[in-house]
Amino acid sequence: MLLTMKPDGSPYYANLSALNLSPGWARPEPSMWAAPQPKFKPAVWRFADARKALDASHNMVPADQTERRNLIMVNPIEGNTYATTRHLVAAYQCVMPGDKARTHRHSAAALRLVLHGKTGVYTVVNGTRIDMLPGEVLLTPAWCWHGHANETGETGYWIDFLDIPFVQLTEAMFFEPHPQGGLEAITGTGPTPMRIPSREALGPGGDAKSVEIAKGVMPTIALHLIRQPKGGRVALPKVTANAIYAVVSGKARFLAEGFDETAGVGDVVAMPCWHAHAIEAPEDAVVFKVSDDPIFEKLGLARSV
Ligand code: GTQ
Ligand code: FE2
Repeated sequence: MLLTMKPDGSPYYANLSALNLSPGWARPEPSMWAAPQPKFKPAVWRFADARKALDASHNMVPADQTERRNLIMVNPIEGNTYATTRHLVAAYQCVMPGDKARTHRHSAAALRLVLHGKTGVYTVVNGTRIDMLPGEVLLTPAWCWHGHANETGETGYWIDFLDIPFVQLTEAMFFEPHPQGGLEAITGTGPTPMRIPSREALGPGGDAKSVEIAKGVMPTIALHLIRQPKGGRVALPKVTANAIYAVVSGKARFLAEGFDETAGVGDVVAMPCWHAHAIEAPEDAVVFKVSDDPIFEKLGLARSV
């Protein structure tokens, strides 16, 4: 009798299934393939859309949950409800005048790119008040206390980037609200390595360059600022790491197979692994790149073509 190659409900396969065993010769899908077959897709989100929706959230977020006034950029693939790329999530967040986002800490690492705000919109990282000014990158490495406040009359907006999907995958998720509740006491306002103004990091001039910032500070996330003068173009090969881009100033056009989107300030582009892509500058542009490359480097999985 010919051996059936598919689990077909026969007593043989039903017995295996009851034992939580799956026949390696008749898998529903392969477990290995020749080269990455990313499930995530290139995608774009527009700050203007998110800003309108955040502004309209005024009465929707409970007063004691203003640390959740954010809109998560969910990669539009089947079954995904959270991640922007495989290991990282990006979200637009705002603090409205008078909002106080409760201090907390987590085993996931976080950072922010400030889009709109002025002195008086601030985040408190381990007791240090850091005012949020546009173009600044603010770091909240894993397990640092952080909370936000807005003492100005205008809403402050930024983009959060976190490695929550990766930490979920590892199941090493921990979260703790501050023991005193509310916003932690401010104990310092001085300069801090947690605050990186993009303009200063890039230095003067308008030449094309890419600088890595906060190198080695967060074990899972690498940050780059990419400056391109008008007419510039940078080509990026297929790599195993996944990238999320946000436009800091000017405009940038992102091109990949089947993908062509021009992004303005605050717009975000997800570029999953193994997608060759290019970034063009239709005008002088600064682009912020957030990638999970350190995960691949550390684990010996970094590859490119
Ligand atoms: O601002 O602390 O988008 O803890 C997701 C989780 C932001 C934050 C997010 C967070 C935060
Ligand atoms: Fe947080």
